[in-house]
Amino acid sequence: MKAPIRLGEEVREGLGDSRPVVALETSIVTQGMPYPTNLEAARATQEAVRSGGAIPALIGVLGGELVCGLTEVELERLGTSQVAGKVQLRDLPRVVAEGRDGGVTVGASLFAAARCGIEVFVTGGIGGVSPGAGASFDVSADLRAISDHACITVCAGTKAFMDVAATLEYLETLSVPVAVWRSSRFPWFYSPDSGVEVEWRVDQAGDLADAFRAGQRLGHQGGILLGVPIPPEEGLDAGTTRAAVDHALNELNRQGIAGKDATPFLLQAVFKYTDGASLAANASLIEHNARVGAELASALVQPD
Ligand code: PSU
Ligand code: MN
Repeated sequence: MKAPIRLGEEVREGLGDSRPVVALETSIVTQGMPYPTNLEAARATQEAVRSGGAIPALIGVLGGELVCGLTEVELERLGTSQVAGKVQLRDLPRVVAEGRDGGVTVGASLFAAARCGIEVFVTGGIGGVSPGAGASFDVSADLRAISDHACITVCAGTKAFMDVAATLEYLETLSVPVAVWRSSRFPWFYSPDSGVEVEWRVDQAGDLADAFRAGQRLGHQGGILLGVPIPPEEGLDAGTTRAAVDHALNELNRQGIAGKDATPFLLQAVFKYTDGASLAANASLIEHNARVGAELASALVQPD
């Protein structure tokens, strides 16, 4: 039998030497962004992690093997694939057994990262509680995974078409600590401010690292969520985000799209509505998150 998770060489060495490592997802590569922006953004994100002094670990499934630390060739295979699926945590048993390729969501990435001992994970936007979840039960599996795994998730918010306030309520239910980087309001993915207040503002990576360690000393086994607002000059203004999201949600309802296809559909609808401006914002926010993630990973490997 093959080893359950294959580590890329640099990631294996980095973890062995207690160097900072940052995990990255690939559903954004296979479903979230069109080619070739998907590959460009993944490369820029890895570069941002490196320039912050950390090692990037792109996670994906290749021929049924869960890999943590994809090479450039492996990234290209996923980024140009017509068949790579969206692999949520619950899909891992099936895609591994069937020997498939896939891009992993936040939830599946956190599972892999935690098993490899990686303590920081960077994404663009997490899944969330969708508007209408009261009837549809559409609550992303990402939320439970953030709660279950000992890893800090760095994001620019839940995707803008989610119900932000309900998502934060649900994270409270799951006892996930939620911090925001240099602001006291949770970000809105394409725009810096969702208008929803949070209690915990973090100004320095070291403060969040201290809190993560403090929780671990108490026996807290789960993760922490850090929201990093997109720099205002790189994001959409709030009015544009609102209009684009409303349009996308209307289209979703009109076409009756649901389940795991909803998020890729909505991302695409917002992209069309904003003439591609949302994609540029998405690429820039994830790169920005990667810089903060690298700082955090570096702070976590400092002896206290
Ligand atoms: N962030 C992005 N684009 C994406 C995603 C996140 O900027 O495509 C992906 C992530 O992999 C996330 C998934 O885990 O969408 C959430 O899907 P769902 O809402 O179906 O749980
Ligand atoms: Mn969903």
